[in-house]
Amino acid sequence: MSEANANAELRSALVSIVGEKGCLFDPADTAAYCIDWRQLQRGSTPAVVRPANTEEVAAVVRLCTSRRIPIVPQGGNTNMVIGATPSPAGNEIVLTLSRMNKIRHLDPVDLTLTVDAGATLKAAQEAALAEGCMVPLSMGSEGSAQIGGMLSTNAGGNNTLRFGNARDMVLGLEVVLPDGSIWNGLRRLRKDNTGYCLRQLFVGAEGTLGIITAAVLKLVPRPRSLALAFCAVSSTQAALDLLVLCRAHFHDSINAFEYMEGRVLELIRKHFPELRYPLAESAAHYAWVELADASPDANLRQKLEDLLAEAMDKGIVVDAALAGSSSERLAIWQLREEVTDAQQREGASIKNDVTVPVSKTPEFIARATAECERQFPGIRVMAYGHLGDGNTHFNLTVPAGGDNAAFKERTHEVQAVVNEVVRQFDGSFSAEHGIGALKPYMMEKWRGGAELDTMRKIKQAVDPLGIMNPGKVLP
Ligand code: 2HG
Ligand code: ZN
Repeated sequence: MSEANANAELRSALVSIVGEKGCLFDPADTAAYCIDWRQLQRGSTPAVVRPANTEEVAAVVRLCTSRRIPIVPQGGNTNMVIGATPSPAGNEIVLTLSRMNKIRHLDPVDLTLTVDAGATLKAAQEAALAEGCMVPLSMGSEGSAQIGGMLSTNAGGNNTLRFGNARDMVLGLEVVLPDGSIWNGLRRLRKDNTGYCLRQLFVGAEGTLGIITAAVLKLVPRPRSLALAFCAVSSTQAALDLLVLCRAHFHDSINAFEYMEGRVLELIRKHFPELRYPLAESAAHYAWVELADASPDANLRQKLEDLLAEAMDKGIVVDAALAGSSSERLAIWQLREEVTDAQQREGASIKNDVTVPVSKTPEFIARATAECERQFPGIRVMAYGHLGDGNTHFNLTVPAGGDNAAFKERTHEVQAVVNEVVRQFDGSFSAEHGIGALKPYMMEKWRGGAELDTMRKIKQAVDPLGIMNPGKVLP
């Protein structure tokens, strides 16, 4: 059969499963699905398929399996590691779950939410809030990030230190397997020791083992007291000291503890001059501390103010602003959330999403900064992240006035220098963004041996034809 005939035949087979409105074929319509958010890879695809329900997903997968057509599952496409982009070869179909976006069930007594994979995190959060509950996961991209993508990448975000990663919120999953069968594991049980924990295999697998089509998420009661402080601190170590002090006083009321170097905040203020800066003077280091409690009488604001006064006496905190209203709270968080866009606007950047033990973060940042500045003169270190989890976004921006393309060419070289420092602290080169197509090359060196071997065996057993999201995760 000629290529044109094969394509026409594939189109009509897909249309017969998902209907005309479930398919996009025109390159003008598929283009947006073929490029990642950071615009690192432009791929191409014969079709973007948009099934309306799990049975349609399964039928599409069966069709692809029978013809050995690779499938790239895609959620909100806000991934940072080219995890959901088809290759430029043009033979992989994109399967998006955006039409599958229903809230299936919410139980405020069980504290569970059963939701389609294509619902956005924000939609899930709103559904929970309406019932006095909360999905305890929050990140800058929550308006577009979808539940399926968020689980497939085991997303982290700002509340991990209190509630864990996406993985810790999953009680059940529904998955379409690479042979087209449906595994309905949508159980809402808090305890369920029945053999291998299958659901956790699919969480963080980045769509390489199957397609998550729905999930049961754990909820928590909606907090009725909140307090947020934006603090100037004297050093990275001081930020860590503040975290330890907060933990001693507030234990598990700490919802978020974020750190940022002063130069990163300057970049945000440069590109978003409309944002209100709540302190009198600029500082070299910052921390965001948020406390939350289910009780309306927790008096958190006063308690946080007292603690900050103590921290100022100790020379840890230089200055601080407390949010006095919910709009002030959002404005203070916005100063943190524009960080990715600010870097994107400034020019090329090389990302390193790493973790080291929390206690080692200041030393890690200092050592990695010294190494990068020594080996790449002019490079601009932009370090910030989820200090409460030891997760630093050790990002590097092109030297001022430097050439973006030439800088990007050096990505592997720069990452090797950073990863060597990560190794010295027994850290991880991939904390919360995943591996995608960007980092499989690191797997052999940093996760080789028995670990990578076992991963390969799992992949082979579950997806023997290798049709699920090829080129991602495994080298
Ligand atoms: C964040 O913490 C996100 O803001 C994005 O994980 C980090 O842009 C980045 O590198
Ligand atoms: Zn992050």
